[in-house]
Amino acid sequence: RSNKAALPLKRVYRWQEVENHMVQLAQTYPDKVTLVNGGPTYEGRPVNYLRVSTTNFQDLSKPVVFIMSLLHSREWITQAATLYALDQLLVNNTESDLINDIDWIIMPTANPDGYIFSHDSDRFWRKNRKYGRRCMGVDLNRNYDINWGTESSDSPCYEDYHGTEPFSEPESVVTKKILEEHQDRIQLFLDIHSYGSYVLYGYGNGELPPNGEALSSVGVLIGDAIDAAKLTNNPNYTVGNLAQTLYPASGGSQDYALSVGVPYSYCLELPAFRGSASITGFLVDPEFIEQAGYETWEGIKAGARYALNN
Ligand code: ING
Ligand code: ZN
Repeated sequence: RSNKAALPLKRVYRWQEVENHMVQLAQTYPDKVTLVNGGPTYEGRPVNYLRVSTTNFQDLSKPVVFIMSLLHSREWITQAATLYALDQLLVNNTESDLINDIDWIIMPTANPDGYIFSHDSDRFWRKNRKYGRRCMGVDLNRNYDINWGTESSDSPCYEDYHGTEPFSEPESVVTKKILEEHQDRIQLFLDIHSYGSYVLYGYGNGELPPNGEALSSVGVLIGDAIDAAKLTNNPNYTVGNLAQTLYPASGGSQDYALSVGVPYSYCLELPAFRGSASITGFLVDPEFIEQAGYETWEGIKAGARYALNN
């Protein structure tokens, strides 16, 4: 097998390019990869993801690791993490325990409408593209049915607008369905955002779940593994409860995953690779894309191995 299936992380890829890449991976590794259409977005595009498994998702004794990126469309660097993970699992295949003993769900573009809009019209677009008379878009990471509406905005004009009701948005429903379909098997859930260098866990209102201490220690494991691989100039990761560490927020994917029984559920905030104290932290320096993928993969591996052995 050649390395042709790899996507060099020299730039950010457009939605259609990532879709084509996923199709190619499914064709190149038919015994390991299934392309799944999780459902249509508000504007009608498919939210596609890959199932990676050496046993076609049939061995129910294996743990599942679910990784997603670009739920917030402007957080372009997060694409590097999911594409790099696919590359390592399939093309380079260096970690045989991780591909043989774990089933993976990898969703590179969780918010396709927003992502395309962030390329074509507004680089700093965060929400989906739900129509509103005055203002467009729902913050998908406030739309999950967990403490919905308690720490988020009622106004469609705000960046953290939670929508008209829990799961009003098709894009958040796509991940809800995946979390519920595999809730007994998903050991590790990572929703990758940027920026700030954080490993965050629930609940977003500051309340700790019963396994709070384990969540913290596995979070530290993930953060330490990234720190050991990170660029020296970038800050260390901070690990903690979302509300206690960053700000209170309700209706997030990571809290929803916890609530359906996923033990290790995190929001990873990748570093700002350029600038840091302003919106420009979302801009991507092409030189750092591969590094972002590489160092985040170290964290993913640490978390996945923990999930496998515990
Ligand atoms: N940060 C997250 C946000 O949605 C977060 C923080 C994580 C909120 C988990 C709620 C749940 O605001 C970014 N950068 O989007
Ligand atoms: Zn985000």
